[in-house]
Amino acid sequence: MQYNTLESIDALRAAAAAEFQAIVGDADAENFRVKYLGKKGVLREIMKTLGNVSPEERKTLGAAANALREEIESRFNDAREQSKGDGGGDPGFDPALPGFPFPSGSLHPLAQIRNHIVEILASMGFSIAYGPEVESDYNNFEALNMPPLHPARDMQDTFYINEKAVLRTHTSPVQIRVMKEQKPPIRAIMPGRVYRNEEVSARSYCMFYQVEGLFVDKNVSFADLKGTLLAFSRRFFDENTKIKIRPSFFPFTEPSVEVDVECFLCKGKGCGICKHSGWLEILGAGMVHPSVLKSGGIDPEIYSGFAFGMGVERIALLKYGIDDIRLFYENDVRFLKQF
Ligand code: 2NL
Repeated sequence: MQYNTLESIDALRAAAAAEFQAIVGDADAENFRVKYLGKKGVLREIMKTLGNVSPEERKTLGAAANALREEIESRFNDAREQSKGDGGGDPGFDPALPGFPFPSGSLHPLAQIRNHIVEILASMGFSIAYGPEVESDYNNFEALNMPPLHPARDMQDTFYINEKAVLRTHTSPVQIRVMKEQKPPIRAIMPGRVYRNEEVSARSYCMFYQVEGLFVDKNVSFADLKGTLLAFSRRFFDENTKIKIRPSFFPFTEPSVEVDVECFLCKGKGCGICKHSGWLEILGAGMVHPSVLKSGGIDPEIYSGFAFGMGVERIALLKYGIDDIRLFYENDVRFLKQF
């Protein structure tokens, strides 16, 4: 090939560019370097053919050939510099370019709240216990001080599978199972799904999540219950949270209480979330009723205990300022994406 016109040098540029694009790996790169940039490479050979042209043409063609050599050299060296460290030695591959975005999912808001509750209580020494969602009528009601004619057993409130089995209406039957299986000291929490035969509305659903806790040992007092719930609230909300304890009633605890925390949004001043009271009701609790300890095979003359229960949905509604519980179960990604 004679390179005695500017066109022929342009053709060489195009050929070099195509070969440069096709380089894959170190061996290709070395062949390219030898062919175009080496001591006996095409661009040095050009200079020898310039003897056949006029001095003026020689000047133009020489300058064009030099420019092309510098151009190829700098592109080659740039690519070699960029491919350093990618292991493949492919100058066409730039490892510094951003990757393709990969959409990642996230935990359901209820799972996030439940995990947070469980992590705090587990770090305080509570172990985690699970039980079946289809429970015996005995474990769900009778053992918890709700005898056959107790109003909570009404068909209107409970999904009956048959005369002896129900969809559990709380996680407390798991506590009965734990008491029967273990000797005090018992310190356990039971997270899980429970069912109520209620009309579905913005405020209640036929299914929800609970976390209950149980502590049984010698000399467990109401002060231990208060200390545990205060420590929990301060970890879950913030370290200065205040709690308020009000008398209440549950068939399975005596005395029974309801626990309010100072509203985390307005810090007690009063706002829409706390209905201008400054307080939010977050859980129910009490000292385990002696007949419930007996059902669990524990002697109430020797041991005492406290128990507490909270609804995960309720806490999630409050924390995120959501006004309709059904949103948690519709799986609308526009809702779920926000958490
Ligand atoms: C609430 C209130 C509560 C319990 C659950 C319990 C279990 C046993 C014995 C005694 Cl085996 N108590 N659980 C006690 C008080 C309150 O839950 O509002 N839950 C959403």
